[in-house]
Amino acid sequence: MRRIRFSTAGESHGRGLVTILEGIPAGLTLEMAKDVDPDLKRRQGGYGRGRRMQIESDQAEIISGVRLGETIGSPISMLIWNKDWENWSLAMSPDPPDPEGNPKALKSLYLPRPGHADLVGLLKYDRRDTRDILERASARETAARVACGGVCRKLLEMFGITIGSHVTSIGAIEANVPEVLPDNLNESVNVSELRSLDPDATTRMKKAIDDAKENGDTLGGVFEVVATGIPVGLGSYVTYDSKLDGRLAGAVMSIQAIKGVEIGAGFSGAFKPGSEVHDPIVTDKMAKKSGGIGRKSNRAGGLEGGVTTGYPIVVKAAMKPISTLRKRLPSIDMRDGSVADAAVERSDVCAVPAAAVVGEAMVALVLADAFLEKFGGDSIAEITRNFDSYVQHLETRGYGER
Ligand code: EPS
Repeated sequence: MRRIRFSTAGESHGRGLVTILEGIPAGLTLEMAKDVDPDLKRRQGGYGRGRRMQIESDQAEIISGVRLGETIGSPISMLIWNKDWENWSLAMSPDPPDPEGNPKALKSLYLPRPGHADLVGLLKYDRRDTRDILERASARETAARVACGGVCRKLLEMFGITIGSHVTSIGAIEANVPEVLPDNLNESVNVSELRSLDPDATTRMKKAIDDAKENGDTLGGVFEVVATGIPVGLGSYVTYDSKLDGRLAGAVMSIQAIKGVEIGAGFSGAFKPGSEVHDPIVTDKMAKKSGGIGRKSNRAGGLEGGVTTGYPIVVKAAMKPISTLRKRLPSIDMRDGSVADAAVERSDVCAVPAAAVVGEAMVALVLADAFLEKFGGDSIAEITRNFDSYVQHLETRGYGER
């Protein structure tokens, strides 16, 4: 990222999660309870989550960068406390363990789970206790990402950009997705236990999750993030790392358990001839943010040459099933190399709806970065001037030879 930077720290059962978000201009009105906490709540939801989500009620506490309800241009730091910490204060203590204490209280694990970072982490960081790895590799970290994404969402909303998500499949059950998505996607799917637009599929998805749970198994799925109201011209084709499609794909792929990302027609486009994939250019008076020139379709998913077209950005991601299985997979005991089944810990059966909310956050972070790259400025007022002037120029530049 160029204009926006963020970092997170915190273990799943540690004291809490902490995050620093840099690059947000001054003058953005921000109220955590209204602008960020609802996203944190959405991330906690979804049918198939484990008991942990009943313990937590995630809220982001501002430590710096916001004064009297407005950003002041300095780094925004936030804290999300882990309520569950109380049950883990010995196992996760920063202090050396009490030599007289009960070793069980340290909750050490030596049976790496296939699919989790357990084994590779142990070998890479030369640790012995899998807890040293799994605590940070856990998707609990995504709460901090969602807090940062919430701030970026607020910035983008000031310029008419909205970001929503929905789940298109859970395991083998696919939702029927309407050709035209509802105007306010999140309003339509926030009420669904699986962020799905298809109530019939939702019933079958819930049953599939119940069955997986019964069998000690887990389920993955696919979600789609859609960003609307974006002007033409964010990102660039001139260098590999300015291409917005690459930046979005990398950001979404970095979410825990994501194994595939596609933009627009994505993989399905590779099976068709060009005439059925590319979006014919037409004049379109309504396409104000692209100067009245638009497309008949949006198979490109809002990006051509790594640059936004002015049409909705559509990013899909495939999440693998969660790797903590009660139906334990073969592994080895890292204390002596003997054959053993993988460890089991409290976990989720399915977390695809939560991952969709994290997907929104990552898309918001990347789009805010690209937006600020184009429109610069240190204050909301300055960025507004730059943005308005660009859109006005697009409207009036007209046609003609050079
Ligand atoms: C998560 C918190 C975790 C898990 C899940 C996501 O809490 P706990 O480990 O205490 O049950 O529910 O993490 C994983 C799936 C994982 O593999 O680590 C959260 O806050 O989203």
